[in-house]
Amino acid sequence: MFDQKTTDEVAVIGIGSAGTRIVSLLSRKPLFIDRYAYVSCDAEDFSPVDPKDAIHIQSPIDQKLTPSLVRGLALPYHGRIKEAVGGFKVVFVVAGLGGATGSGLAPMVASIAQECGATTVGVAVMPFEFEKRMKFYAGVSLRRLRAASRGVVVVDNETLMHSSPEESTLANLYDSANKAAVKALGSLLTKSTAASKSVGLNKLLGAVLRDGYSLLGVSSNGGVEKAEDALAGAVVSLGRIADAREASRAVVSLNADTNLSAQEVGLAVSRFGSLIDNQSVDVEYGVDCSGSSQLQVSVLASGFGATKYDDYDPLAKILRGRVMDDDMDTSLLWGLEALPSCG
Ligand SMILES: Nc1nc2c(ncn2[C@@H]2O[C@H](COP(=O)(O)OP(=O)(O)OP(=O)(O)O)[C@@H](O)[C@H]2O)c(=O)[nH]1
Ligand SMILES: [Mg+2]
Repeated sequence: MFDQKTTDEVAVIGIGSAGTRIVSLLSRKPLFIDRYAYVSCDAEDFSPVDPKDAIHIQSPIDQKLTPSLVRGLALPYHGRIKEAVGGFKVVFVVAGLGGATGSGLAPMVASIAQECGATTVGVAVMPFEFEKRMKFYAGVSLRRLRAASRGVVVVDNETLMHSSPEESTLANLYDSANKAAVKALGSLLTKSTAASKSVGLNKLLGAVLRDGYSLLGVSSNGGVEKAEDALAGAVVSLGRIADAREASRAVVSLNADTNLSAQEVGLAVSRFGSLIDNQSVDVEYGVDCSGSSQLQVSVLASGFGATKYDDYDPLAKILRGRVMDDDMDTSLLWGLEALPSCG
């Protein structure tokens, strides 16, 4: 098992616009993270972060970016990415999938981190339902991120939106999704304090480093006396992505203020097995009392083979486990005519 050391142990890397935004918000919380870093093609993504933690991949302004083009553009930056992830025992790679940068680079950064010897966990934020055109890239990238990491936590933007108690206009959609994501991920990565019982890195990795995917279900259903209702909401959100009964392990994490009673926590945690109709599920829990009077329950459940994302990548469905030789594909800006002739 992993020993509980606190220095140079855990790094979190945010990739692309969503990844950078979410990780920069996480970096403001008291978590057991030793290093934050950011990689993106868009300089604007770095406005909330310390420039020394940012790796800006230069990209042409006159070309539409695709995941493979971004991978090609990132080739000269492999050394800097290695410096950012080198020496850490655990690296979390966080990205929204479906755009060019996060989809292209998250699997690549994950495999660089693995090469550097880290236990790598991908955290993939999946597109909203209305982002139909993003689904294909998101599905392909999720499969590659799974192959390049020891575990992958999937967070669905649709789930984050449902968990938000506020009426979401388009303008505040990302803000409220990020608030929910940061509460959920933050309560899994938080340090123990007098008022909070943290999940801890060992239990978190115990749930995440398994076959298949780990899904993060989230719900805010009212005040601190509504833990069981909120847990039921989080289970419903899992059910939208996969068959919740398949969960073999789960971490239930409650984020509220100090009025959250031990009785409410106990009730919610003990009900989890019956809520997913699988009493053999192994449940751990954590309580984070640094939040507000609005209780948010997050469930990280793992062991899922099939998810709704399998349909995002029809090619993988057709291949049914057989692999195409496409892992290293990268596009370059110049054409073949730039290469020296063989004759
Ligand atoms: N939760 C959340 N999702 C976001 C945010 N920004 C973008 N997304 C979602 O994340 C996915 C990828 O989008 P981006 O992060 O903007 O894409 P990118 O990786 O920067 O890639 P390009 O900008 O296309 O190069 C999409 O589903 C977006 O809806 C955000 O701040 N929060
Ligand atoms: Mg972007």
